[in-house]
Formats: sequence, structure tokens, C-alpha cells
Amino acid sequence: MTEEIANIIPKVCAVHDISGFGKVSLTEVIPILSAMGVEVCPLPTAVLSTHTFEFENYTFCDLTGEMQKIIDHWEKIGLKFDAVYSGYMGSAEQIRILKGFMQKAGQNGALLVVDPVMGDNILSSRDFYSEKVLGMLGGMKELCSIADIITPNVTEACLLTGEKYSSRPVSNSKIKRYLKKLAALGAKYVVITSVMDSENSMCVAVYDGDTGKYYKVNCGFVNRPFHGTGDIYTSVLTGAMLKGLSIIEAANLAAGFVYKAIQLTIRHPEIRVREGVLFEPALSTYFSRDDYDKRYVEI
Ligand code: PXL
Repeated sequence: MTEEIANIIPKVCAVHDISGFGKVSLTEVIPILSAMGVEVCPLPTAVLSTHTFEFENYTFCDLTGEMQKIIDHWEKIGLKFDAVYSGYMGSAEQIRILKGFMQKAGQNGALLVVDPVMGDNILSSRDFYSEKVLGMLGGMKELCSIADIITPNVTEACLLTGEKYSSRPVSNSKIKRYLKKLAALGAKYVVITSVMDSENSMCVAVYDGDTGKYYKVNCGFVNRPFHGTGDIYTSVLTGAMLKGLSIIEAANLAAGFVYKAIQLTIRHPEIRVREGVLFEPALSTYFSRDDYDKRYVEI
């Protein structure tokens, strides 16, 4: 007989890798969502010694063979998720398994959040535009078609829409075109991260399918790359949605948290880019505030 396990606080299934060092994916998702009062059930896609940016000879243990077994066990014990949130995926097969799981969870009312992790603007890793990435693109598009929220960066937005990527600042009309094309894939809310909207300003672009409105959320600007901020951003966004915020308020809260982590990081120039950002000291204070700066404008 199926047991029922009640959700006293929101429960998120997080489908990401676990990289032991470097602060990406589950080592960010779990602490952040926990600090927001959300329970995380990890469905790990792979175990790596470090993430793949600027590290050599990292280990990679693929967990594709475990994923369906974990999902089946959870189903047997009657787990119900308020959200399923996916990030870095190891293979096209993992995406296929995830899609089936997400479809079922979505029918049971879960919020589906897909970060279609494939590459980065500033930090192009060696396998960017590789056969592996292009092999996953079709699957990522399918995930984007069933998701409620998608959070590509500009590079991923271009891969998903067939737009040509350029490192030049993106105009408001181009931002809206990207958002529209991404929304046409199927998601109700579209959030594009790390958008350079002038030579010295970075924003997040948001399309709210409830209202049909477009926004830019100001992220401030520090002229150097930061690694792992995409996973931090989408973790906060997911937690905020589960707390009942609107998409733009959630996007605003997430931008403020990443901004705070970057401010803490630049106080320590000895932290290398590949070590990620210093978000931990902000966990105990940031989410207990109720006076957040408004960083967004409608466009
Ligand atoms: O989402 C970033 C990320 C996640 N997982 C792994 C990565 C990266 C980015 O470098 O290498 C393994």
C-alpha cells in the first residue's frame, strides 16, 4: 500500500549534479532552499569531484542508472512535490527520464522549474557548443516546453531560439524578442539571466505570462566573472515562488541575493573565480528581512 507523506513545508525535488568542490548545483541549491524554509529532496544526476570550469581531471560518476529507481521508490512511498527544479544534466537519456517525471509531477500540481544549463557567456567551458551540448539541445527544448518557469542565460537563450549569440549589449527590443521566442517554447514565465544591457550594466530579463508584462531587474555590475551564480539565482527564485511571490518579485529577491553574495566575494580578492561566490554568510540574514530594494522596471 502507498504511504502518504505530508508536506508541512514546501518540498522541492532538485535534479542537479553534486560537485564536491567549486560551489554549483546541489551544494548551492540545498543550503539556499533550506534557508528559505523549503525541504529539498535531491535527485542527483552525477557526482563530480569539482565542477567542470577551469578544473582539470575532475572525476565524473554518471547516475543515469539510479534516477528512475529513485523516482520509482519515491512514488511507492507517496512523496508529493510542490516543485521539481532541474539544472545541469549529464546526458540526453537523463533528460528523457526527467521529462517523464516532471510531466507526472506537473499533473499533480508541482511547479516545474527548468534551468537549461548548457553553457555560459563569459565562462565558456571547453565543451561549450560541443557535440554533447548540441545532443542535449533537443531534450532541453522539450523540457522548456513543459516547464512553468525557464531560466536560461543569454547563451542558452540563443541556443534555444536559434538567435545568433553576441557579447555586445542587448537592446530592450532584442530582450523582448528573446523572451517572446522563449515563451513560445511553452513556459509561462521566462527569466533570462546575465543579460548585459549596456557596456557596464547587467540585468535579468523577465516575461510574466500571467500579465503579459516584460521587465528588467538590475543586477549591478562588477567587471569580472563570477561562477555558480546561475544556480544561486534560480534556487532563490524557486524558493520565492513557493512562498507565493509573483514572478517579478521572486526575480527581484533572487537578484538581490546574488548581488549580496557578489559584494561579499569581492572583499576577498584571493577567492578564485572557479571557487564560486561567498553566499554562505548571507544565508542567515537575507531571507529574514522584509524590506527588499526594488530593482526592476517594466520594459
Ligand atoms: O550550473 C553550473 C554547473 C553545474 N554543474 C557542473 C558544472 C557547472 C558549471 O560549470 O560544471 C558540473
